[in-house]
Amino acid sequence: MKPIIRPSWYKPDAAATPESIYWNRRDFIKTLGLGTVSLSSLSLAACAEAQTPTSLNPLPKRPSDQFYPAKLNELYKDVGKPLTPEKIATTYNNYYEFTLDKELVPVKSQFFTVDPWTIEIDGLVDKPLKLDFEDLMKQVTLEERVYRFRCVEAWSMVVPWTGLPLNQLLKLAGPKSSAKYVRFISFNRPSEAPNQKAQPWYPWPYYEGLRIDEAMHDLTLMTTGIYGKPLPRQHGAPLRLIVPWKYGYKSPKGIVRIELVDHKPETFWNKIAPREYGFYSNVNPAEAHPRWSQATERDIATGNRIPTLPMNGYVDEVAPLYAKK
Ligand SMILES: Nc1nc2c(c(=O)[nH]1)N[C@H]1C(S)=C(S)[C@@H](COP(=O)(O)O)O[C@H]1N2
Ligand SMILES: [Mo]
Repeated sequence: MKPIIRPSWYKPDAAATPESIYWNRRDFIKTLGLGTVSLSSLSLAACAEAQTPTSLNPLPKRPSDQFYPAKLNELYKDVGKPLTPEKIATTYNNYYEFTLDKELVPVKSQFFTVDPWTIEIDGLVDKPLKLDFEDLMKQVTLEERVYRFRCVEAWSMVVPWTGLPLNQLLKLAGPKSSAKYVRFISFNRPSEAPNQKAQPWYPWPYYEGLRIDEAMHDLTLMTTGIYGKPLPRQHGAPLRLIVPWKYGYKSPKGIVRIELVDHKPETFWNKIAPREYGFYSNVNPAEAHPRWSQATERDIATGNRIPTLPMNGYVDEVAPLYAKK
């Protein structure tokens, strides 16, 4: 039997390693919205403590913490590219509910309440569900998968997610045969998410959709962790979707409700700019975004521009979904 090769984040001391020297004092102060306050008015101790976004307010301890790191799925352990270092992926995030500044998302989101968290699955199902995230975690088995991730803005990374195939989650609710699409709805909590209050012209809450066969595809992962740990808030805690062959905005964070429907649902970005963000949004280097080419992408770890692969490298797996019938 081949030994399981454990990636470096399995090292037990990984959590103890200082994750970032990135969070220097200037960023910290800027972050708190104290732009013009003099340094001397903040204690040096506070600054020193604030080296990392997560050190300010770590995730609450939850029973589900015991499931990390989860077993690596051997089918998805290698994408032919190195993993993006954790501190790079976790400090460069899109999460418009908090801020449009990727590097400030980890800080602006850090007091967001992730426990308790209720998740609902309803619509065209035999057994509608409404349960606490922790109760859900008791009923499922998590696994780890390394996937490519490609944002429509043409940056990319390779990260190890932890989660369960969405099809397993949906089966708990028993989708009816009349269910043709799946709708995902994110949280709506303006008191905790500054942009839901400050930018009310966005059609909050964030919402997305997939065709039922896309949702049931084995690659589609309901995600609860990254780098062998529970998802930090900036990555969408406590649960978000990952659809690796589609542009990143098809992977909604902070999901509270999954609804099975019989019609193609509207989506957040399609509502805002229909010409720019289609319903399908499969990664396609040959099809330019109206404002930029999609032929290449910038690896956020190296800064190198590399070619973008059709379906983000998942053609073999997902092309059958789109074959002309
Ligand atoms: N609720 C919500 N989900 C979201 C977004 C968002 O703004 N709000 N941004 C999307 C976009 S554009 C991208 S690229 C990915 C980024 O995921 P990451 O920050 O975990 O890398 O989240 C997606 N999911
Ligand atoms: Mo994105």
